[in-house]
Amino acid sequence: MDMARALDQLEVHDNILSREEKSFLDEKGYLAFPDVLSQNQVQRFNETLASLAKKESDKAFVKEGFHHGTIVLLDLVNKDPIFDKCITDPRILAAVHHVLPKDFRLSSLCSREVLPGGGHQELHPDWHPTWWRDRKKPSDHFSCNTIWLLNDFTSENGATRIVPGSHLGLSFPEDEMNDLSKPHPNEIRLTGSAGTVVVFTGHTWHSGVKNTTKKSRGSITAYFCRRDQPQQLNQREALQPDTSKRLSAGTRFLLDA
Ligand SMILES: O=C(O)CCC(=O)C(=O)O
Repeated sequence: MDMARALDQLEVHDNILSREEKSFLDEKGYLAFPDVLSQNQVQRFNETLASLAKKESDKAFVKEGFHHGTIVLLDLVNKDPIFDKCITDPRILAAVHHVLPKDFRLSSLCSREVLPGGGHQELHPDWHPTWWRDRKKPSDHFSCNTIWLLNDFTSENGATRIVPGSHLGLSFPEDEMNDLSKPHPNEIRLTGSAGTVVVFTGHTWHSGVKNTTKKSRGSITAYFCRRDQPQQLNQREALQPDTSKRLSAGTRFLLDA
């Protein structure tokens, strides 16, 4: 198996995205796909995550640090087949492949439920700063993130903020801002309906924002990286026998497992 065959098996073809979609992604560093999940699927995702959160309640609730005030569930690949959709959807993979045109693999598949009052983060790119030494020009992309909206994202419930075009430079948010938790003058909010997926490059500055409502706000992130870069979770080591049996050869290649 190689990348081209895996993508072919997963029905990811170059012409899936329009020229306009590709240009938007190139210029702004993100692209939204409404209605990737039906409302019925959103509901089933949320029910599955709620039952996993109950099982993992001792370690899933994050009190402090980067993910404070959230419930984070890791390694969803091995938790329920329902989440296969997040790593196999052809349109979303076509967008990831546009950002990472060479070989890429899944870095991690996690959920993040932002509880009332929680979730505010400092503005950041996804790629680890020390690895940026290897990034010589803005068109070098090392990773690509996809966020799956499992509630309507609104300004009130902490819709992700993003700085369009920030991936086109080689600088960091800290080069421009003294306080990374404050708003950036060019940031916009990724508001949208549940079932939308937003793809953004790993170099596009973004962050979670405080949820000021009384209800939690959920999402899943399927994060991909260049195949020569480290994964957040070693998918080969994590792969469970049942998962391996279930997944197609193309999907296993995407996990590098
Ligand atoms: O949940 C969000 O709005 C974004 C989270 C994020 O950027 C992160 O966890 O790195």
